[in-house]
Amino acid sequence: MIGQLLARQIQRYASSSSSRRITARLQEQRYVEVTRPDGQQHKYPSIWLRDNCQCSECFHAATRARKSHWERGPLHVRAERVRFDEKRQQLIVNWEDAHNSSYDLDWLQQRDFSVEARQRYLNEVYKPPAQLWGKSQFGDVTHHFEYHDVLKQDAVLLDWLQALAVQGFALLHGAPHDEQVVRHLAERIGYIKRTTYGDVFDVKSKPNAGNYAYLMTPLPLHTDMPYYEYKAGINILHTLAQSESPGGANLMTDGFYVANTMRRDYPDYYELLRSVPVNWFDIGHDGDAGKPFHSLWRAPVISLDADGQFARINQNTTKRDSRFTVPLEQALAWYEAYDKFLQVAQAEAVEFKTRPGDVFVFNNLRMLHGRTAYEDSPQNKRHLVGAYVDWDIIYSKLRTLKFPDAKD
Ligand code: OGA
Ligand code: NM2
Ligand code: ZN
Ligand code: ZN
Repeated sequence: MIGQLLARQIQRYASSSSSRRITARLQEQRYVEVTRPDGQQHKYPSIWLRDNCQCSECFHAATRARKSHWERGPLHVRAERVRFDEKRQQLIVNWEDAHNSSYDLDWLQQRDFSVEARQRYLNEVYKPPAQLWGKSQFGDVTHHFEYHDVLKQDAVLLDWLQALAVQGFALLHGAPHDEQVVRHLAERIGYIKRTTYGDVFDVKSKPNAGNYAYLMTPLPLHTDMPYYEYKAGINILHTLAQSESPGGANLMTDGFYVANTMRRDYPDYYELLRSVPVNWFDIGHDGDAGKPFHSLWRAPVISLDADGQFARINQNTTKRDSRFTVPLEQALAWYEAYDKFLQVAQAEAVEFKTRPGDVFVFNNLRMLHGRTAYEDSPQNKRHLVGAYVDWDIIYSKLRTLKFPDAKD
């Protein structure tokens, strides 16, 4: 009995004294394994450690810039010895070429290669994951903000940008009757994306309309500017005057939700929409005195990013070129797929009607949007003012708000 107890005590002592330590070991020269007291292991490629040596010879801390091996990738310098320095809480690596590196434990942990750690970084720092939504969830995913709060409070600005990234749209209220509202919002984020339609543009029925949107006709579900390689990221639409006629209502569908439905329910159609290139074009001039333009961009309806996530939806019936430069059979099959895509998009579209002072903002890479037909009268002319901002600028602002102390 006593012998058993003693044995257990000795065992506990032995494991706790060794487990209090963090250990590091080399695995086949190719990896360095750091083991924590609780048994958790972090594994790093040796070449990556050498590539990211933080010493002042290899790294320029002030600009967060790697400065060694500029001409070629890091050569396979072998690690000779590794150890963990308990006092400095650092991994020390001595390399075969007599170079020495040390890495803070925190720094290493933030760069953990495990699936969970990588996913955490992508979700928290790269881009918040999109919450896809169908028509029935519209109420739950709609975020409302006061225009003045967005301009004045950083916390509200952050929530607004987060909603644009996650739900893909948001509604602001209480904006003044001022054509500069969209500019103020864009400049609160960063700056306006200027396009062939100017920096701030009027969406209203105009004589000699240079764009289909500048008519009173219905505007079918679309994304703006599929004919740009660098397509406008978000669309900021401020309602100055709304139509008193029954029309002029907004339509919107989550294009990523539609893409996801296609992938799940119609995989063959999905494959066509993801791969068959369509020519999107815009020929004309903006207004009477506007300079002529000829925009053209060739891309599928559904574009994916490097991680295989939905990156961009291209759809604008009025801007789809009659030149369909794909093989005959592919054109035939594509029309079937496109028809189903539009049918799902229509079925999932929500309708609402903004009022003067509302600003409707949405992700133009994701949301299909449109409006119903309206009738102006001499006393009532529908008038929206719009502007675009690029996602590079928005994500950057979002990250500076979320991580004001980010160092690397
Ligand atoms: C546009 C557009 C919506 C509206 O001009 O591209 O989508 O409500 N307008 O007029
Ligand atoms: N406007 C509103 O893609 C488009 O041409 C949609 C864009 C004219 C800037 C309309
Ligand atoms: Zn170094
Ligand atoms: Zn539009």
